[in-house]
Amino acid sequence: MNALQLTIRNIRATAITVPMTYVLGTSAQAVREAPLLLVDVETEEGITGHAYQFCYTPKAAGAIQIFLDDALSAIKGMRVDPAEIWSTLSKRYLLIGVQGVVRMAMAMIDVACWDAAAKAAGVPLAMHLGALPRPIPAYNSCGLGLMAPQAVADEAEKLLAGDAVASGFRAVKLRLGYATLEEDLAATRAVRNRVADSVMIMTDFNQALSAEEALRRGRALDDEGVYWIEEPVRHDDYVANAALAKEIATPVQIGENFSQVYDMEKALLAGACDFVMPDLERIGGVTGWGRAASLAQAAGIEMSSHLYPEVSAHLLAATPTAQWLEYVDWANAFLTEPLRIEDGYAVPSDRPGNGLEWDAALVKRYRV
Ligand code: SMN
Ligand code: MG
Repeated sequence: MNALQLTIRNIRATAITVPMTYVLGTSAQAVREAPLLLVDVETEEGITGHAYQFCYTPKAAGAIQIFLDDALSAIKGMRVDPAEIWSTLSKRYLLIGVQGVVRMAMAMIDVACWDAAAKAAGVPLAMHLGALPRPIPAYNSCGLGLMAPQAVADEAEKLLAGDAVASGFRAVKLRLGYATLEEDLAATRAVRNRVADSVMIMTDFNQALSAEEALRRGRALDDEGVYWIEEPVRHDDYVANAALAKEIATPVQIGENFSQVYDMEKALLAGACDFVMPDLERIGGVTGWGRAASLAQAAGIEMSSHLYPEVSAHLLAATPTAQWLEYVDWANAFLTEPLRIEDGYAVPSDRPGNGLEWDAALVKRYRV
């Protein structure tokens, strides 16, 4: 197969809703099932690229599908050239804006195109990006939502142990942003006292706090041995984030809401964070991730992933300042080969492409 010959033929999308093993109880909302959209980009040459998108809300799947169809009308017959396709679609959607469901559709096409290209080249995605697939340290980001302290500690123990495909974790992420600082501290201490001292505890406020309250809670958390404080305030308030990053000893982590590399550049220029964790979709697919990884390298800032652990494992292998992979198990419900976490490290698939293959029977079961 000549990877230079691949031509876009069709895009197929399938909406599914899968049950979540652990409730994702953020300060904003409790999520109990994951609405997902599976995308197949078919080529004239018979190679199909895959991507999936977490839709946040079930209705988004239909809206994304509309833009996948619209995008297809613009790129059908084009060569599988992800950067060129991104720029073609960026122009097409300049007026509506490369945001929300438009960007979701574009990112899925990009991820699937990179998958097809790596398959055509006969190498794993990481290798196609210039790096050998290698184990990436992973934290278990399932569960640990807002609950009673003892329940949080019980769940942390279970998450560290893991399951048949993902085990040996040495780090977990605790959702914070309870009504009071005292409750945040109670949850944090319950976990800290229950798990080994060497276990890293990431914390995530999901933008719950005002600047003032974030400073108060951040200073209090400085004494609790947590690894990072994520999205304490509104994600795009870089002034407030910068003030916190300066005042709080614990590293401030943001990035899941960076829309393309441009937001990340603004955040870094503002000194808004100590670490970054772009999201595969919001940063602009594999193409956008590569641009962000270069920016992080030049700025000397460590970069972790947000969701999509299967593809992110490949991307982090090729990221100069790679830090942590965020592990969630949602895709295990429909993949033929779920991502393996061995001894706390994500093992990128060594098959050609990004490693995503749908299990047809499971997709049928969860189809919307
Ligand atoms: C998160 C937010 C929304 C969906 C999933 C996960 C969370 C995280 O902020 O960082 O894991
Ligand atoms: Mg987060």
